[in-house]
Amino acid sequence: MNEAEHRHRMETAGKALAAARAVAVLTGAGISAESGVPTFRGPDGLWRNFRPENLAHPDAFARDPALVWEWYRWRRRRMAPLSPNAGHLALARMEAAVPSLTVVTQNVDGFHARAGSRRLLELHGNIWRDRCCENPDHVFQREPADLEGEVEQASVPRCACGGLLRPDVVWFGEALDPATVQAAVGAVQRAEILLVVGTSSVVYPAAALPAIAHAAGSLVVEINPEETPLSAAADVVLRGPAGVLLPELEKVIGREFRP
Ligand code: BJW
Repeated sequence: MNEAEHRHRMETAGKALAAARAVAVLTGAGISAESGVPTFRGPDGLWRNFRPENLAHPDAFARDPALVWEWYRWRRRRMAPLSPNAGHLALARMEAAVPSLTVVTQNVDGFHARAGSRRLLELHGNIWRDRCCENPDHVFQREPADLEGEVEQASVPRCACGGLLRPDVVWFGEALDPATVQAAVGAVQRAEILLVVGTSSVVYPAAALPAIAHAAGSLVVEINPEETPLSAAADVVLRGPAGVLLPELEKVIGREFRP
């Protein structure tokens, strides 16, 4: 894509954003890549070294909870020193620039909340929470500072009630929280524009949200350096890293007149 075409696409997306009353943003691992969090399916992605069914699956936890915990503890340690990047921060600021902006994320890293996004739906949970397998309402927030603590050291941590603890994330074959999914569907149906940022668009039900938005009349804009299964169906495709393109879009919105 040449520079003029990129400019034209930026203006199209920016003008639509500036005029919209309701905006939704669906994010995936790519938005956190520039923070240093590995994606799942990229060249250096987590799935290059691990088979998902061996780790992000309830059967894997039933078979070998210590192995699954080792993997999540390793990821927590990797994430602990990292911070939200320019892409997360631009989205959080955009919340003030449009009447209603909802971020729907597949990410479990908590970076959108840390960046300041307040209307936020975490479809796949949060890696910094533990949940009891016996009593799912027994939920515990963990912090980077807890990484050296007793619970974190245990090969398989236990709840005070005696049940096994697990990371409060959604594994393959598990249902997402129905209320969160319903809220995400509502948000993309209400949105005049849906930004789809940094996702390979292969994991359902999240990957169905752009088609739902389209059917409801939303303009679908993809932001991704690579082609995905969504690219051909998107109304506007912006090729490049989210940490560069989202701040660029924010500038275009700032230039536009908002009635
Ligand atoms: C950049 C960038 C930069 C790089 N800037 N971009 C329909 C059809 C087929 C299958 C199914 C279906 N419905 C359900 C299924 C099964 C399954 C599924 O979708 N399988 C497919 C893989 C085929 N779905 C499920 O099992 C879901 N559950 C379910 O449907 O339950 C039904 C049910 C109902 C009732 C009772 C019981 C069950 C659950 C899915 C859970 C996904 N979980 C994971 C792990 C979370 C926990 C953890 O982190 O450990 O979620 S898997 C993993 O994939 C993670 C991610 O959130 C998710 C999506 O990945 P994402 O974000 O797209 O990352 P990548 O790496 O794939 O892509 C990164 C992108 O960024 C790339 O495009 C890069 O180019 C780009 N990028 N740098 C912008 N700087």
